Amino acid sequence: MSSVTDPVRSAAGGRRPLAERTSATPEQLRDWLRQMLLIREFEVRTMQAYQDKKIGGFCHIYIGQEAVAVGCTAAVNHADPIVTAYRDHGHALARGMDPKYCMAEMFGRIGGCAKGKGGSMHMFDKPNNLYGGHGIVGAQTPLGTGLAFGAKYLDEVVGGGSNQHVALAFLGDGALNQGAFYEAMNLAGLFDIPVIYVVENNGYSMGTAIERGTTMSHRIIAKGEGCGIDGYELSGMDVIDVYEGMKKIADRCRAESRPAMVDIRTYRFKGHSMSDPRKYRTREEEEHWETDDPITRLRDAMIEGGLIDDDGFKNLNREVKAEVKACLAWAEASPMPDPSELYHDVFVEKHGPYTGTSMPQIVTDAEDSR
Ligand SMILES: Cc1ncc(C[n+]2csc(CCOP(=O)(O)OP(=O)(O)O)c2C)c(N)n1
Ligand SMILES: [Mg+2]
Repeated sequence: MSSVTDPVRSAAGGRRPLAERTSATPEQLRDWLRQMLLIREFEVRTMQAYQDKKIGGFCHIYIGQEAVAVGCTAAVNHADPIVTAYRDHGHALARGMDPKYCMAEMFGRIGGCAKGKGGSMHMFDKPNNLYGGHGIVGAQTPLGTGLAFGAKYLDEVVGGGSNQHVALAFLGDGALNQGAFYEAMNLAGLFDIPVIYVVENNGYSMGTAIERGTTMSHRIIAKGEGCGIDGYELSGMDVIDVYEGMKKIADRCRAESRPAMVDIRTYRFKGHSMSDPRKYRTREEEEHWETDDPITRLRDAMIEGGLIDDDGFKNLNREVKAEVKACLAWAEASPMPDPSELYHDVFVEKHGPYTGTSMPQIVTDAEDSR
C-alpha cells in the first residue's frame, strides 16, 4: 500500500476545509504551529550564536523540515522511542526537550542534555524517549531497529501481551546507501519488528543531489520492498499531511507489529551545515521551495478555518521568541564542564578504569518533577 502525494505542492489538498482534512483538534493544530515556530526561532538563534562563535563544531540547521519532525512525533505515543541523525534539534524540541538543555548542549555547557560533551549532533533525552542524535550517516537505523525489537520483546515476551510500541528511525536520503541500513531492514522484515524508517528526503546528501548518488531515486521505497517492507510516500511540507499519513502508518505498524518505510519529500532551506556555500543548487530552486513554507501553510489554513487571526499568530510568535531568548540566557549562565568530566562517561583504558558518570541535569530534573 502506498499513497503518493504531490511531493512539491499538495496545495489542492491544503485548500480543503480543515475539518475535512484532519481529525486533529484546534488545540493540537495550535500546538503544532507553536512547535514549528519554536524550532524556526531556535534555529535562527542557533545560526547567530554559531556566527558569534558561541557554538563550535558541526551544526546542521533544520529550517524547512519542521513539519516532518512535528507531524511524525504527533502521530506516535510519547512512549514510542525515536532515534535520528545529526540534523536533530527539531526532533528534540518536537519530542518535548526543554530548549534550554538543547542550547546549553551546543554551547558546550554542563547543563546541556549530554553535559555539553555531544554538541549539536547528539541530542539525547531519555525522559522523552529520544535516543539521539547520531553523526555517522545511517548508524541510527540499526539502533532504531533494536529499540523497536526491545520494546516488542518487553511487550510480548516479558509482558506476555501484544505489541504496544512502534519506533521511529529517521534518516536522510544520503543514508539510503549505507550497508547498515539494509541489514537493519532485512532483520526488521524477517522478525516483524515494528520500526518505521522515516526518510527525510530533502533531495541532497551534502552537495550531492539524490539522482546522482542513489538508484531508484524516483521511488526509493522500492528499497524497503526488497525486504518485504511496505512503503509510503508523503509530502513533508504540510504538517497535517505528515500527521494524517504517519498516524495511519504508525497505527498499522503497532497493531500488526510490522516495519514500514516512508519517503517524506522535504527541503532544507539552509545549507548542509553552517559552512556550506550551496553552490550545487540554484537560487530559483531554493525560492521555489521557500514559497512552500510549512509554517505559512499551517498558519494560512488555521486563519481560513477561523482558528487563529493575525494578532493571535503574532502573539504566538512573540511567546516563542521570548522562550528562545530565555533559553539562550540559561545556556550562557550554565557553567563549562569541570575538566574532570573528560574522564567520565568514557571507556579509555589509558586513563585508568571507567570512572563512572553523573546523570545530566535533564534526567535529574525529570526525576525531581515526578
Ligand atoms: C558513514 C559516514 N559517511 C560520511 C559522512 C559525512 N557526511 C556527513 S552528513 C552527510 C550527508 C548525509 O545526507 P543525508 O543523509 O541526506 O542527510 P541531510 O544532511 O540531508 O539531513 C555525509 C556524507 C558521515 N558522517 N558518515
Ligand atoms: Mg538529505
